[in-house]
Amino acid sequence: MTFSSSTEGVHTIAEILSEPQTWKQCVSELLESGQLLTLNQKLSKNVEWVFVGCGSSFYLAQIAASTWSILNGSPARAIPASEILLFPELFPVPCQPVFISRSGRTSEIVDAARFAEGELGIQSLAITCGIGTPLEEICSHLIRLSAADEKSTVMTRSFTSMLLASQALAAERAERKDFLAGLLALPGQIGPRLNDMQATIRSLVDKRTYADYVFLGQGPFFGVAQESMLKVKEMSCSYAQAFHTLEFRHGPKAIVSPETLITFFVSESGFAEEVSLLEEIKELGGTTFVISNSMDAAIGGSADYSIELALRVPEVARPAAAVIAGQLLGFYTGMRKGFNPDRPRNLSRVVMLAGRDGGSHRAAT
Ligand code: F1P
Repeated sequence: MTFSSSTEGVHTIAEILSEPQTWKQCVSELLESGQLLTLNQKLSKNVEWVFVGCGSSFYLAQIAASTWSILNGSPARAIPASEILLFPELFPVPCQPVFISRSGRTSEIVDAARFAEGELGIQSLAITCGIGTPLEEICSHLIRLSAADEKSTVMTRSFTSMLLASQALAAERAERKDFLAGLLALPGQIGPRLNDMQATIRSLVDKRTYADYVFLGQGPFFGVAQESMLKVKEMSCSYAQAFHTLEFRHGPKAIVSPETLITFFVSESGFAEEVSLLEEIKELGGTTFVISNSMDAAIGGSADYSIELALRVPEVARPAAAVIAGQLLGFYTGMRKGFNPDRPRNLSRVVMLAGRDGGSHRAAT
């Protein structure tokens, strides 16, 4: 595969490969600062937690909400900020809002936070990488991960680092010391595997591109599938979709052909059911790519490409590592198609809308 020029995508690939060390810094700072303990005491109990975001930050919110419910056995949901603005009845009151935004400037998230804090008087938490932003001013509580901020337009290490921060807070509330230990161990376990992941994905992309990229995941891995879909769209302008794995049988599998690359983020909880769908899709002629924590003969027999994560952390702590495969697939497919992943077509780093938060209909670079 020849890249159009050496400067293209340099920020994005550097930020993807910097994820393990960035996670190490962010998670250890959160734990050592005592911030999680303080927030856990201050933030609401016995109400639903509502994670809010836009774009990648919304898909992050989906994984954060699954994590919260699985670790705490209490209700949580993810909702795009735009839904709160356009259909405020969909915002449950009372609740504990968590506003997630890399920039802290996205108009929809700033206005949604202003609605929660200002009009409803609900103290909310902001998780962001920005410094001195409108979101920080509005929200009563803050987790800021400035070390995870990035130059590239698409979110990669900011996505995974803010995700780990939300999961660390869920584990603190659930008193899951094992889970917190897992989050601290993750960088050291995934770091040594990045080269193999890159090699597998470059060989996949080297062979060919596809007319359609489908991503499948269940539970917290559904958000991983969604974000991977977005990375392939943003960086390679390819047609991509995401579904809950077993939902793929209920109609969408009609699109399966050798032109379709179907990527499975296989969970431990649904291993047998998800692998039986993999076998079915392979028989239908789809090209299959499997990311799983462990492999078996069934996967071996039905996966055209595969990555074994082999992480020794709780299942729900693995999404940050799994999504790197989606980031790399988007990056290398974009490079192969002659795009510059650092400057995705039609996209800006922050979306600011006319008449909202002083924004005119312009895109902030
Ligand atoms: C999120 C976001 C990104 C998208 C693009 C525009 O912004 O939608 O997910 O890739 O960069 O912004 P933020 O609210 O998290 O800053």
